[in-house]
Amino acid sequence: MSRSGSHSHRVRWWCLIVAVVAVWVQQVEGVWPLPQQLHQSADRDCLSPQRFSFTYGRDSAAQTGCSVLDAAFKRYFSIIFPDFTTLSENVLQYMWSEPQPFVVSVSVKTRGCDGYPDEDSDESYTLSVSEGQAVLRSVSVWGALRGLESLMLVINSTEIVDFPRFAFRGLLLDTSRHYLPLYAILKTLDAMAYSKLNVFHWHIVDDPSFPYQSRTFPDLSNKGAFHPFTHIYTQSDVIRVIEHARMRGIRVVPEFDSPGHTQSWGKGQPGLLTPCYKGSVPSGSFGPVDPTVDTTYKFMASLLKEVKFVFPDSYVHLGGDEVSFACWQSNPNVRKFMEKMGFGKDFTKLESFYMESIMNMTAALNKTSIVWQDVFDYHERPRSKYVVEVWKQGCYLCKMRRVTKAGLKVILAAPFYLDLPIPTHSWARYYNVRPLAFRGTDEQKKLVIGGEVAMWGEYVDATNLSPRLWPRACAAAERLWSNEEKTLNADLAFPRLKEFRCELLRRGIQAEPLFVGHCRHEYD
Ligand code: CP6
Repeated sequence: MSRSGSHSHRVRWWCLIVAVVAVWVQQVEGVWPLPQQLHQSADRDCLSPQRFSFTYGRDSAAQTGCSVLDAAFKRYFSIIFPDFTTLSENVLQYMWSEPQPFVVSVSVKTRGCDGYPDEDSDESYTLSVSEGQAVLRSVSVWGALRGLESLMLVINSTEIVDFPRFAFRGLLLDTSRHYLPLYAILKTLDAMAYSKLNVFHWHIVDDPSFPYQSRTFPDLSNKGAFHPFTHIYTQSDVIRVIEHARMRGIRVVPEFDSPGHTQSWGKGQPGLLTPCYKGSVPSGSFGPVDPTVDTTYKFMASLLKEVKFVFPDSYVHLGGDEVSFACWQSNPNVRKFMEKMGFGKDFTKLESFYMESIMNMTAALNKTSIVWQDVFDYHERPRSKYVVEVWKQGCYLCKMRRVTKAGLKVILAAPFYLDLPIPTHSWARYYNVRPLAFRGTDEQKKLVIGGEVAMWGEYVDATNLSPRLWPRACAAAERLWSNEEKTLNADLAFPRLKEFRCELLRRGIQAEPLFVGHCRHEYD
């Protein structure tokens, strides 16, 4: 695939046999996600690697030495010219054509090449492509990355003014149900950047395994990972993921889900989980984290302190979903604690008590907590600010309305479960989601910070991850980036998405077919 893939670029970008190509290529421009404003003319430029260059504009705050953009120029050069290695290799081809120079000038208003993207990052850009040149302007380096991405997809003369509809455009990977090797995560980050998704939500641990190698508590992965050496993420693995993401303008938000979904934690941290009882004796099995003992809170404080140190993003996901109360209920100490606290028989109060404590710890570390909607459901009058992630099926828009009414920020995941396959969950199902289609004030709508596609890992590992993600995640990516009014019709989007899926294949992303058909590059 990679041979034919790279060959196609030669045809597409170089002017070797342009006359022949022009006859049969009725190019459907695969600009995906659709920019806010896009004007194209039929003029088409021909690019040659010898005469193609990226430069920093004279007025640009970022100049050579800007880590993010220097690296991006290299990456995108090899996307345009995938098989260009040495000058001499291609000399023969240039006897056929007289390549004109093509200069991409990039100007960034503010410096900040060494920082991390965050919730306030400005990702807007303008792009003007005409004969012999492209001018890309942005406020931040993150906007420049988005603009370079769009540049890859246009060959005609083009004017683009672009910015994201939502600031939070996430993708969840679950590395607990199945371990995902590092390369699978890095490749996913590449494809996220191609689709302008900008938050990697790393559901790194859960019941089945604890692959995160903690510095403070090494036994968590020693005893809780599927394998203590091979199926773990070391500190240097995590650093690589964060840096790979940073280079692409992607945030990494880790999730340490508790008090439920923590079976694997118990193996390396005795005393953390609640012992379940059968009658008046412990049954030998364990339930959620034990919220009644001080040691739990000391442990969580140390773990969160480490998380703050390791993950630079200002958000941390604390989970809080699907807590089963049966084990808590069976345990006499928990029942005594409930009585002492005046919670009666309402275990949602106990969960709220636990979640509030760890959210306070997180706030004290200067981080924003994200939690699954359960935490809000149990306590609709929140005592502190946190971000709610809506995941339950049913009337998710009703929930968005209630969360925003309570003044909390919200992320929509419920309609974006990608672990469910075609035919029921085809791309159009994700495309047709309307995140703001609930009754509410403008203030409420502003609290919808974005959405997230979720790839839960029960039936997904490195063998099927990529085709299950792509190109369906692109449908959500466009919904979260583009103007909804201009992208209401899935039938109109279909040819563009088909083309973009072919582009993903050319770039080495295993993306499944949307329907009967072929990619042009297969012929080349
Ligand atoms: N794992 C965790 C899961 C799910 C959740 N949390 C989940 C449950 C039901 C569906 C999809 C995902 N697998 N930790 C809920 C947020 Cl349909």
